[in-house]
Amino acid sequence: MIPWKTCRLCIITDRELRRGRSHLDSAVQAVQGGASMIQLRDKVAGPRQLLREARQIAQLCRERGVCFIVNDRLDLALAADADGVHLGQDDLPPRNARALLGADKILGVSTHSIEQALRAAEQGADYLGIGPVFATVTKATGYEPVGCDTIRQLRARIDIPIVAIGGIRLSNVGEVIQSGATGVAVISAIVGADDITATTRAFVTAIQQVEQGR
Ligand code: TZP
Ligand code: MG
Repeated sequence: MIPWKTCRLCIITDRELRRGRSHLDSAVQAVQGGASMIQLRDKVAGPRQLLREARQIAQLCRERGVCFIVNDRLDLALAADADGVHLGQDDLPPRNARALLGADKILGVSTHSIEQALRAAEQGADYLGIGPVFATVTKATGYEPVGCDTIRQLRARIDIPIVAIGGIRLSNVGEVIQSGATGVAVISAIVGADDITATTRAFVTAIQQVEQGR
């Protein structure tokens, strides 16, 4: 079983930022650098194209003991036999998703406040995305940055893994983990980097340094 409950670093693939690299290329390089979770996120590609890519990334992750999650598309997560799916506030509600996924697949839910997070947990989320923690230009979330204090408050109220997202960079990842996040999900700072592997490694090291200091 992939140790997703201690997921420290999730890399989310991105169409616009990938600079000529395929989703699989980004995933290979991130896994090489020590990512513990890969999430395939593409709002443009058609389902057949995405399924092909999802199957390739699923195989890579299986071989390397890394957790693989598909964003938005529960159907593709199941068809590619991914480890789970990640849904937002406008996607299928967690209860319905859980009924389709079964008990063994992982259900992640994006939340933007303590209230949303508690509701998602109640409705069957296995882990919570919380954010944007800081300002981000990668996604127009429609939400103000929640800051590290929200992570701290949520950690005090809930036991399941918390994955912080939004504007997370090498310069602030330590503070985010220190606030009680189980891990972080990163797009631009890693997928948009010249060297995805080296940048992923640098994040892993920064996170380990905080853990060792705990
Ligand atoms: N959900 C909340 S913020 C965000 C998503 C998908 C974008 C995060 O991207 P980045 O580039 O790591 O700020
Ligand atoms: Mg979504």
